[in-house]
Amino acid sequence: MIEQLGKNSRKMRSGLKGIVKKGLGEMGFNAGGGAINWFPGHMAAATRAIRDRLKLADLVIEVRDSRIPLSSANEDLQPQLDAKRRVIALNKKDLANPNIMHKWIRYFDSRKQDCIPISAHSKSSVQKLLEVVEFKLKEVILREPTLLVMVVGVPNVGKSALINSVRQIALSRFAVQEKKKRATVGPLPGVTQDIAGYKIAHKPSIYVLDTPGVLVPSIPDIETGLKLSLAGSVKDSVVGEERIAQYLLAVLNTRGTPLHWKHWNNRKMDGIRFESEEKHEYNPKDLQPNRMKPPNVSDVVYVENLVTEVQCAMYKTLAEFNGNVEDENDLENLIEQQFEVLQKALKIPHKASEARLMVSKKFLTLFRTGKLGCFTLDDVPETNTVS
Ligand SMILES: Nc1nc2c(ncn2[C@@H]2O[C@H](COP(=O)(O)OP(=O)(O)OP(=O)(O)O)[C@@H](O)[C@H]2O)c(=O)[nH]1
Ligand SMILES: [Mg+2]
Repeated sequence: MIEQLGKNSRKMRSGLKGIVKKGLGEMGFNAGGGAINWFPGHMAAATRAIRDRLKLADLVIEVRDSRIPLSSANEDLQPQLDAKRRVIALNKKDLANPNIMHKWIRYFDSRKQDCIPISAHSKSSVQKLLEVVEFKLKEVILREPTLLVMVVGVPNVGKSALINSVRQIALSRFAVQEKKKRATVGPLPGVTQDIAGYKIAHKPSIYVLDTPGVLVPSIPDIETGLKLSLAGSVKDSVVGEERIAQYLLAVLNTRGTPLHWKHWNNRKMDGIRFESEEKHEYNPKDLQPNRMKPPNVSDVVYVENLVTEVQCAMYKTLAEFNGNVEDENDLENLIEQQFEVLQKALKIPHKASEARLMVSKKFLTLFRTGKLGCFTLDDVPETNTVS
């Protein structure tokens, strides 16, 4: 069953709404039921374990994705989290639209929730988060010999990456002699499967708990599910890359984003675009951050050129489009056209048997690595809807 749109989401643009409905038919996002099931068995057990440990936690860092500050909240845990000392860390701020971040901060402020945008890979932003954490703990720090800080959130929002950065900062500050290995971090959801503690301070002893990412068994509406998929919190195979890419294209077109790409690229066109015409086999690994190896210059130029090609192709199709993006059939036609031009822009062989799937995967990788720009997918709720 498709439930009603969440009360916080602004009324969806009609073309986009039609595509969302059409793309997913009448499937619901329910645990164990329907064609779409994103609540793997381990999540129920993990949720119970998290609830138990939450009772003992002195503070919770709730990690959300900056691109979807509301859709990445685990609604079922909210009542318990509301009752704790909590800081909401809006992670991956490097991928979100920086121009509206202040609105989100104001929004959480109006709900009396502490919120801080961070990038788990940036020491300075994690440092700011720790200052807030320390401030909120100051009275218990004086009282208790041992403190527990829990890090919770939906899958793939960067909980483990944050813990590694926190530990690095703590190791340099307190010389904690704990030789435990780093928390495992990975690009796909579901990397952390067990709760694990890391000591970050002495006197008082402070432990941070890494937890498996958990979703709610029933996602409240289809668009929330698609946003979670686009941000990488739900495995691609659950919804399918083609549907996720179709949703992304619908969002970009209805927002008119490709029209802005013209100005962006005008500045780049003269410089690099025709520089590297040599054959270069596309490898999604080129787009993944690799801390061990500095990026190869020709890889960087190749990816930049690829992005320019993609953005120009998207700009051209939208600028020349005669239909109305608010009309779902028109929008669907535009998206079909864009799948074709993207195939060329992404250098996918004409006859590739799974060309559409390959286009979708590559396009999603560009989006998820921020190569297409910074986006926030959730709308900030109107102030008068704040309860
Ligand atoms: N761009 C960007 N990527 C990040 C940031 N933080 C984490 N990541 C990446 O996001 C992916 C997921 O990070 P994890 O730390 O494994 O996420 P998690 O929340 O622990 O995931 P689960 O254990 O599956 O619940 C990894 O590829 C990280 O490198 C960030 O601030 N910005
Ligand atoms: Mg993890």
